[in-house]
Amino acid sequence: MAKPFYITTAIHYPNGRPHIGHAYEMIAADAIARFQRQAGRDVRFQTGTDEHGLKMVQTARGRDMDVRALADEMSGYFHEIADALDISYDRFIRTVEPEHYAASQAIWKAMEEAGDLYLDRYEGWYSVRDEAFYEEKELTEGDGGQKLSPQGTPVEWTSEETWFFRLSKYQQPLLDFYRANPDFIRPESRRNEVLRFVEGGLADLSVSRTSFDWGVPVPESPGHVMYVWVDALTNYISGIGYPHDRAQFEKYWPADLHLIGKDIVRFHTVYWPAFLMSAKLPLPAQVFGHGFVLNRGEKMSKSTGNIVDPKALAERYGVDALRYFLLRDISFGQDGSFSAEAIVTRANADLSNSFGNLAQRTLSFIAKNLGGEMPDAGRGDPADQALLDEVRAACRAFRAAFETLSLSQALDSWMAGVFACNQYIDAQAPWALRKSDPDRMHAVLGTLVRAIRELAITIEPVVPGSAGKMLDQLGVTDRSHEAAEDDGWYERQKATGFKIAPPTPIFPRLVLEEAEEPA
Ligand code: ME8
Repeated sequence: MAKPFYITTAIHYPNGRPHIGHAYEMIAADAIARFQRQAGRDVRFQTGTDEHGLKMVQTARGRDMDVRALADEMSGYFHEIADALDISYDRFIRTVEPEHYAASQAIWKAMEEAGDLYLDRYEGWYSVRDEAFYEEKELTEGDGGQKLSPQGTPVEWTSEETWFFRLSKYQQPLLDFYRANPDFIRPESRRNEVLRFVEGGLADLSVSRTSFDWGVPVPESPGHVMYVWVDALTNYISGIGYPHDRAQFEKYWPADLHLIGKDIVRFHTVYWPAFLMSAKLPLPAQVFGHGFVLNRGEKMSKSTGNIVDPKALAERYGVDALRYFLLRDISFGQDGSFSAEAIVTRANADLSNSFGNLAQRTLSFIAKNLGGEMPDAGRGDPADQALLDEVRAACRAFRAAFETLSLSQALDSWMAGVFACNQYIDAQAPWALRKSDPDRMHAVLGTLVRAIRELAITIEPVVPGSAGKMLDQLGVTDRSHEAAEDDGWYERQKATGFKIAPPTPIFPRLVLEEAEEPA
């Protein structure tokens, strides 16, 4: 068995409903998880909700609700959207689970035993929106003279007795770790930001709160709950059984990839590794900070009212069209924009008109003219092998790029294979050969079936529902990377007498409605 592969998304704050940014992160992580499963890895994929903290308390208060009731309701929407988007998570964690409390208290005790926790008075700035402490020097001034965090959110002065974590002690160990593991923080631009931040010196971190009680209680310290980021980060180990299920924990930890957004890189690449070093646990292999999804180039926010419900998008355009669009049109690691016309244009060009049409034309022709029987070897031509070579190269390029998380580039390579097929089908014109040269027609159609199968397996992680249907139409059961390059499949499948049924179109052509057109 190949090495296990443990991948996580951030766990999302359920103080509101899921938005397209959450959907984007889950989709990207899901495509990577599916890709690694195809590679034969024993994948563990975790997502979930981060339910403690002052932001939740304040939101509940604003809605005149019990905070737990708010968490239950909102977490449900995240669970629902994960299912609606075909997210193949193995574990959906909620930080209100008792096992998560136990794990958070266990890592706390380990940090305490290391001598890294002490009680003192915290006085400083806190942003509820970011659930983050900031130093005076990091703040900027808003238009009305109010102080703002580097993320542009309001900060308030807080002063209370809290536990502190000796973050300062880990400055040098962290810098040494970054140097020894150049791929720990990706992409490069985020790595540089973190290096600069840590080189600038680290202050000890306030890690408990006494002014509210919605959190994991600090062991043997009545009145203190853990700072929400301490328990939030711990989800990555509590979800795989830390500390009670040693076998499972040791199988999957350290994580291969924490996939998160660019705004929370500091928590994952400074605080989290420091907590783990303190608790004497191994560090994750990589943290990837993806970019933000913008609505027509604009940041989405409650005040501008331009937040888009990902479920509505999936219902309108199709889950796979949405998944494909997000991974193809946004260069992974950078910000990117979406709009109705961009989704429609991309989905039609690549999926409907190119790949879908290719499969539809080929399979319906076989169903209609050969009674669904798989074409014979017929009379081959060098053009056939040339096409298969081109498709093989395109699928390999896809895999090489996907492996390094160049997701958009991977899809571009895959499309080169689809284009090659469309050129081939136009040049060979099998429908014209039906009467004039049936032997040649068989060879052309058989070549296309092989090519379509390889392309469909390759794209499966990105558009699992549609590629799955296409592979069902061809009776393909093994969808691994190894199977993709299995050149003996065609003859074996033909020998079973498998018949291709008249296919139903898989990627419907989308039409932009008037209301969706740019103003
Ligand atoms: O930060 N585009 O939760 P969260 C892309 N609970 N990604 C976006 C985005 C956008 N417009 N907006 C947010 C939290 N994200 C913490 C995480 S992990 C131990 C705790 C991303 O609900 C964001 O960067 O605010 C983060 O990775 C994720 O969505 C959840 O954000």
